Amino acid sequence: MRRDVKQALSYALSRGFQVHPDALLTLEGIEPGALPKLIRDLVKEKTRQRAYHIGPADLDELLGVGGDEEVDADYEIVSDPTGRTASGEGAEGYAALFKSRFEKLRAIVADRPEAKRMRTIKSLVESPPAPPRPRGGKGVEGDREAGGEGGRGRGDERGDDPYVCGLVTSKSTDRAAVRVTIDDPTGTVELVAYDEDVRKDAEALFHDQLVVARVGAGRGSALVAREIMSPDVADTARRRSKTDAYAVLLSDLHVGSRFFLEREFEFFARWLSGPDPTARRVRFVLLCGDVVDGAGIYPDQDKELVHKTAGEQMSKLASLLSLVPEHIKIFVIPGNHDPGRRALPQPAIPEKFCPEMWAMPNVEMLGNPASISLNGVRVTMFHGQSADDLVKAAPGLSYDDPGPVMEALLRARHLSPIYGSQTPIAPETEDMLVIDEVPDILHVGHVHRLGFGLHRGVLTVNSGTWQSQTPFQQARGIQPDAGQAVLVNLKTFKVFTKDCVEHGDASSGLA
Ligand code: D5M
Ligand code: FE
Ligand code: ZN
Repeated sequence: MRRDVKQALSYALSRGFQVHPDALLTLEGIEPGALPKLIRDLVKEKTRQRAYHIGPADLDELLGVGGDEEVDADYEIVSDPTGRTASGEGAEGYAALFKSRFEKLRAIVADRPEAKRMRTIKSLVESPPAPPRPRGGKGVEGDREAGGEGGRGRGDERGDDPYVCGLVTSKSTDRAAVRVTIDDPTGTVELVAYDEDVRKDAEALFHDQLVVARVGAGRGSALVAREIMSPDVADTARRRSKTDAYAVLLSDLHVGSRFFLEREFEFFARWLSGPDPTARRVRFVLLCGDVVDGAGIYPDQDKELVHKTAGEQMSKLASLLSLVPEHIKIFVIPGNHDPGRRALPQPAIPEKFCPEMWAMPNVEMLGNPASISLNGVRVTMFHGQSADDLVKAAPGLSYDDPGPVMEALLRARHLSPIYGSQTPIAPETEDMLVIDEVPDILHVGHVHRLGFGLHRGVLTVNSGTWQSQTPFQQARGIQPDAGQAVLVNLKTFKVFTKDCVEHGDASSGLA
């Protein structure tokens, strides 16, 4: 307990008062400097009333808590898979999913300058670009020969090479080259990258992502990749809230787990209704999946649960969230531990598992992924299951550092590009995991590590966890960032963390 809180408590006790434990938590949320006067005034007033008991309501009244009226709280659900899932069957279903993926991503790159010279794979294979005229009898292969004509300067090296786009179906690397096979609805083609920079870009591609390539003629029938591009996001100005509203970004609570940091979470929920100036400007709380630990998710999970069923866990979550003041809107999406469908996209956690949550007036139950607009700021929430596949596929990515993983998703313009690895993906007729609309904030969880980034103006946040290290994580060397709330100012996009471990200090991490 904070020293000044302890002193305030002894002051009240020494004057014959009883202090409710919930009131103590509120006291811990108060600015240290304000506490002595507050407790003296309260003791004086209640002594006058001859009511020798201090409960949370007394403090609320005294602190005049509630939202700061000047802060907007407008929101809109922009996209949500709930009620929109329509899975196909077997091979046909997947063909439809990939067709949708290709069409959506091609539409994204269609307004780029390269699109004017975009060819289908079929047309490229049937009439490949002419090989450059050899100079001085030398070979014609590779990027160094790009252009071929002596008169073409460096600044003009793109010449009139055609472009092609397709989904990556395979990739192989040898000493001389990286070979990437792509397909579109018209056919399949192998592109060979020799140039060092192009090879690097080719190596960074994920299976099943869309790639745009500038191609040239190679030896024989091979086509050389002269440039390899991911769809990526355009670097444009992002939307901002007009008023200083805050969104709280949380993930991976794992309520029901023995390792759930209940005290810390409760402290934070109460802090939200306290007098802290930042707390009073919070309008939104976002829970990015794995809100409960679930049951039967991994072998012998039972031994690590304090609440044994998903239903009990959800009830516990509802009671904790009821501590959050009602003027704060709470958005909840599922993760891989939550009840409901496991395959992406996941509809909202079904009402039958959590009638209390669905009944709360300030809670919106959404699917995974979901996009919302908060005072005009677009936020895409995604639990982040695909991190498991990405860290395996790319040597440069790791569980420890979620920033680059989120950046890779934005570059691919897809939340779960790799198909058939660890992340289950349903054969939807529409690929709802394509990032069609670029968000202002991408909020992800799952890896239980805090991570922040800014990629072409998009703020990326992995909001960590509220579960301390589990035996599984210990065995894998995963050191979680637990009990730290992420707060984003939606006007300035400044990010703060509020460390709630050991109930923290009310001002820690907050400017
Ligand atoms: O994931 C908790 C953490 O454990 C997160 O860092 C991902 C990691 N994780 C989850 N499943 C696996 C498997 N199968 N292999 C390796 N690492 C894994 P959570 O979703 O909360 O269980
Ligand atoms: Fe988790
Ligand atoms: Zn998870």
